[in-house]
Amino acid sequence: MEEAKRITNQELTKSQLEEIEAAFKACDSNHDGRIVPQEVKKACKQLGIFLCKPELDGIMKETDKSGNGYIELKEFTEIVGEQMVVTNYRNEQLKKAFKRFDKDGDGTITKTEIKLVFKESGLELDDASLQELMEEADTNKDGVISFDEFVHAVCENDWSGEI
Ligand SMILES: [Ca+2]
Ligand SMILES: [Ca+2]
Ligand SMILES: [Ca+2]
Repeated sequence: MEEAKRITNQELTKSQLEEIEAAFKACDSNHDGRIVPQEVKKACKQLGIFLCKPELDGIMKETDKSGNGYIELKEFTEIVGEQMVVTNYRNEQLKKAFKRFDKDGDGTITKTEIKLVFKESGLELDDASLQELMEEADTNKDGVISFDEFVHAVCENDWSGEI
């Protein structure tokens, strides 16, 4: 913990460190002070950090120096410190992309709005593909895509490099 503090305390405030520790503890389901990759993803999400599968794999490889497949709090703090910087940037990009789709600015994306964006880009999107796209992205099935759903869809499809 001391070492992690030294590495990250320039970017992380005390309350952020506490938040990180809380997220870590909340996801450490068997309370042994270490978390597995799936829990890392969950804990990061709690902190507003979305990790794509390839990112998580890369992080695990880099961070899990002991190679036992577990991440300890110290390692987790390092991950989060780094990811917060990356995520801030990416969130900005995602917000921009979301806004491009959300024509009326109500915070959700409708089918009509998706169609409009595709049309603007000179792309033809037939109803079947649109339906498919919606069904994939609209995870809570309320007929519109929220920012969270948008981020998730982008992330799972690993278009993150393109935005
Ligand atoms: Ca554990
Ligand atoms: Ca909208
Ligand atoms: Ca939805």
